[in-house]
Amino acid sequence: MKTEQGIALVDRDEKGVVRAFRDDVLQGLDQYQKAIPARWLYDDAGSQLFEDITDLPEYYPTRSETEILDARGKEFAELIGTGRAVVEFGSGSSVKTPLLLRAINPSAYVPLDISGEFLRESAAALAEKFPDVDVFPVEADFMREVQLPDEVADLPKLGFFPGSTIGNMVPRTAVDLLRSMRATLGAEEGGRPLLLIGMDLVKDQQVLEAAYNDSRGVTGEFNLNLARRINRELDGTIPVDALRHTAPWNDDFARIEMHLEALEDFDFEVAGKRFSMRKGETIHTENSHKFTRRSANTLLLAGGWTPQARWTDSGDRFSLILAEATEKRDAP
Ligand code: AVI
Repeated sequence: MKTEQGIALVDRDEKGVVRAFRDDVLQGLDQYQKAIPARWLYDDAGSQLFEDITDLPEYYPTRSETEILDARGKEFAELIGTGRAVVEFGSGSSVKTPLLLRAINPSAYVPLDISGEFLRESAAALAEKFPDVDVFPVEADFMREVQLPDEVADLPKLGFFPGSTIGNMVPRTAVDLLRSMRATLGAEEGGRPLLLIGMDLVKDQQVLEAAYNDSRGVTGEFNLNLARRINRELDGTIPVDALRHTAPWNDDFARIEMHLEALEDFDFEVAGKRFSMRKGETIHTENSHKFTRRSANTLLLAGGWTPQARWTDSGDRFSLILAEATEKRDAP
């Protein structure tokens, strides 16, 4: 087993506050429609709650994607080949990542995540399971180009972005991320970079809404944890009990939206700045876009990736797409 300590690349102020978190929250609360980027849902408590969501009976995406990873290992091995450095955008899941690593037998595994503790825990568990794979966790914001460890510089890369996390971004941000991934995965010397990406599919509205409004209230806790995190980390005074979780389907944009809705009027402070909410007003905390085969392909192409193969689960609920970095040349 070989693991590195991890490289800390997150920018914090003198009090240890993640600057980008504070800036996003202050800017987001100042808008007419209050909105905070979904990536801030994932502090350690939020990451744990998300793990709990993946076990819920209503939340089909994890089971559907795992079914594909489990069933299609041979095809991955043929199309991807062995000896690559797998660069996972996000901490590895204890179920999905081993299925991929077992199928393609890579030389190295580089998980990138902004949440350091969760990252190191999951990297250590992976390193123990795969003694022949060098594991290099990197604590970083992968929305921008990330400098990978020197040890993997000469290896061909496979980006791995499961879970349909791409769906949590509006198309413009998703395209920026896909381009950043291309930049992170770098030069083409050892073989052109590949990307294996999970994208959830458009389906029956009731199935979608139930997946984000579960009967046990775990998704609600996940959403409300963002308000608690703001109170904890940014000296916030949000009355969390005066908020409720909602998750409606927005058909025009093909997405589930998570909101925190005010149950009454109240004022509050965050990082010394004053804000207020009126009863019924919401903070928009997450989008979860769903795709068709064509909309998925269009997004990938816009981000510089050419789709090469596509798999779905037996219930046609979820897709995994293998794409290759598009050759740099002018359009026809
Ligand atoms: C991480 N992401 C893909 C999840 C999703 O389905 O959009 C986050 C999530 N939000 C509520 N439940 C799950």
